Amino acid sequence: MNPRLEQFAEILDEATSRRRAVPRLTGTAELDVPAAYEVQRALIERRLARGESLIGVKMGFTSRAKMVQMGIDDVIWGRLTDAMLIESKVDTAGLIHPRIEPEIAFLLDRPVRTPADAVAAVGGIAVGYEVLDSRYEGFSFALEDVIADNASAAGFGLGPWHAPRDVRNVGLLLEIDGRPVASGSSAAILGDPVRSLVAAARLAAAAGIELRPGWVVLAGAATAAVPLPAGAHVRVRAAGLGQVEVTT
Ligand code: OOG
Repeated sequence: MNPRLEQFAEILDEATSRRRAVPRLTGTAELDVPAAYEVQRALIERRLARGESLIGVKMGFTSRAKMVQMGIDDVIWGRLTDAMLIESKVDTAGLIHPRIEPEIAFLLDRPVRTPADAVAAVGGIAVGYEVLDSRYEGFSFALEDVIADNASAAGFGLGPWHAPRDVRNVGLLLEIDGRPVASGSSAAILGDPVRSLVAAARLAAAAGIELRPGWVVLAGAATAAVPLPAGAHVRVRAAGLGQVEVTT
């Protein structure tokens, strides 16, 4: 791979481990979308080389609220590794400027090789959350920057799995220390989170990646993301899907 792109992956990897934000890559370099995905791939390769394994993918900018919040209007995807899965506690001291957002998650129980496989491959649906932590100064970036930075992925957590069901209009509520801080409907996710899953399958197929049984697909937020403070108790609830909690 182009050594310059490899170098960008190293910069982002070190920003993560040193918890130091870096200037956006597009401030000084020419980076197009395919090259940005090459950087993302190299960034993930570095994690895999350290023993992490892939357990899914995440979609980004699938809702107006997020597009408006971040000033970006293209659907993107990133990769999830086992080290990103949060059980019940996340240490914000290990992150740069974390944010949290509610999510709808799909569990695949069959391989997805083409978008046509996506819907039948769903074995479970859950409420979840994603912890975002842009590696860029000011949490500010262009499309190519955020793609390179694995779509700001830092961690995610999942509530209990439920049998596949219609999730076109599920109410989502994010509470911090008992106070509601964001709410929305899953309809905000491309009109139906299943469309996000199909988009994930399309992007994965275009990248030559098979979505595997056991993998999780995060459909993207229905609300804007909110800052995740230290010492907080967060609860995400989804109508009919229960809840998931995390402390910081
Ligand atoms: C990028 C990730 C966006 C979503 O759900 O739209 C995302 C960011 O906002 O930092 O995950």
